[in-house]
Amino acid sequence: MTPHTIQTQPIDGQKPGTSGLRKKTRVFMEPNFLENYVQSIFDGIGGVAGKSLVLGGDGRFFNQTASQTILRMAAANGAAKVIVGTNALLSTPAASHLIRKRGTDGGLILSASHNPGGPEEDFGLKYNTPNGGPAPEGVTDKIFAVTKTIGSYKTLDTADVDLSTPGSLALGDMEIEVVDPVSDYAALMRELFDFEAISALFAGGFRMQFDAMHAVTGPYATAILEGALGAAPGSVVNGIPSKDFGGGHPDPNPIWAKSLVKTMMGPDAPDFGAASDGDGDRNMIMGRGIYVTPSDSLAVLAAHAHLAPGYAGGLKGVARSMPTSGAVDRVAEARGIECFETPTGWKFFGNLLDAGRATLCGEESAGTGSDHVREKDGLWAVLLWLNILAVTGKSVSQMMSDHWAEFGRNYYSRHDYEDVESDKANALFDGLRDKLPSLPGQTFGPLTVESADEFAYDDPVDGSHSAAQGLRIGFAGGGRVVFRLSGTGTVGATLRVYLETVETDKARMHRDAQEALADIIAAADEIAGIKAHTGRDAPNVIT
Ligand code: G16
Repeated sequence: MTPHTIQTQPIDGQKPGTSGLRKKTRVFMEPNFLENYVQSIFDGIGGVAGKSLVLGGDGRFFNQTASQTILRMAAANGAAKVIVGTNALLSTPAASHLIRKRGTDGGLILSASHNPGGPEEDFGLKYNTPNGGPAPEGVTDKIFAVTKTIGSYKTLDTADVDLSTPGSLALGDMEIEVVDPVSDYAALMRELFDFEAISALFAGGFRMQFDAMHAVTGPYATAILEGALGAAPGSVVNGIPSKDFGGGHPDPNPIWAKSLVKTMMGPDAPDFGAASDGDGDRNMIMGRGIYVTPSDSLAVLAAHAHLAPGYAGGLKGVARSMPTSGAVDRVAEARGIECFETPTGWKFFGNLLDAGRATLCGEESAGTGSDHVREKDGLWAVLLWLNILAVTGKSVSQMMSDHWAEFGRNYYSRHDYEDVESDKANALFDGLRDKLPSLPGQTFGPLTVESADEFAYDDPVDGSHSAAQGLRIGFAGGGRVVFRLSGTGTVGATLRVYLETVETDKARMHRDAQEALADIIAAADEIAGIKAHTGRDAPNVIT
């Protein structure tokens, strides 16, 4: 089987965003688009000759076809081995684990995460480095540079390989090992958590609903929650992965996981509710009658992680993305451990985890994880919650009330303005950036601006500098608003407005978040002119 070299030309728009390259599926299906990007990854990491890789994805439309293309190209480029999940399925955290466990030279993950799937929806591809984590900017910059000069790619002229059953195959000189996507990951979860305590919880009548949102976590959740831990059959809903996620957005938030919210807020709600996203790295946590914000979830997990066997020695430190609320900061302060504030994107946690500076990380965008892999991990977060509830015997609402009483409450909300024309979003952003120096001291309603800057990050481990990571405005008393443009969308621009205020008065800790944030919301609009710039009266999504 002789590799073919196919001539090509650079294609515009192949700059990786917050998490790899995400585009409309139709764009990925255009001639040479996928091939150019895959060859650019291979060249950008110094070639794949003699190397081993992991390959898998969330099962969305085009996942199977793209996997076959990538396998042919890896073989033609001289790769020694590719480990691939059955039918090219692997959740993102499971892929991260396989890369680490098998010591490969990284992996390719096919996913557009929480974005919808299908021929008219979104597709994505990202490269993860040998530590199992998303490639940092230094690597994605090299990949992007190749996309701008590429002149050819290599492939084989072969039929598709059968990925439907575990086993070993050959493609040219390359070995393909097809593995069950769930078993290694499930074994890792068993090492980290007290499965006996969680099983006893379920045996005692504890009920949960896990909404897999027709996405990749279904088989993992069914095997672990219902299979290994004895949750009642039917606890996992929407558990069969579908190419278009049942026509929905596989995004675990109160808007897109509406039916779970309805169940958890209903009269006969189970004790615990959770959901995860397209590729299984995000999570949403609920209790009977209560939604837990991702920022609060991170803080609760940080305060109690030592109750799970995998974290019994305590945490080395914690990290959160800048727009994530400061709830975890106060836990870190109380426990006397370091707390890091990074730009948005899981890739920024990699160095801290590798260096042993942080054990737990989290983001407001429904991501929580630890040093067990180098991705955020939805089911892991659910199991850590279950472990903590099993040991403490508390309900989710009791856990939250006690947490707020001890540490104070950060009321938090994110308002998204989706699909804004890029020109308008940029004008809002540029105008606000120019205004920043003049804001401190100004008042907006009852609020006085105390600080205003554009966030930049100097990585404490390798010293790399990342500029322009969001505009943040702090108010006297601890309130804050942050403005960012999304780096994961595929059309127009999405303006994200992150709103936060701190409450330490116990009598005022059980209010509606939008009501508690009303002054900050009004100030955000007045300062940035959101309505004036976007022409929108209200955000599309409030989480
Ligand atoms: C990705 C990254 C996350 C990040 C999120 C933010 O999530 O992996 O670390 O917080 O994007 O997205 P945006 O730039 O749109 O605000 P995922 O789950 O889409 O891979």
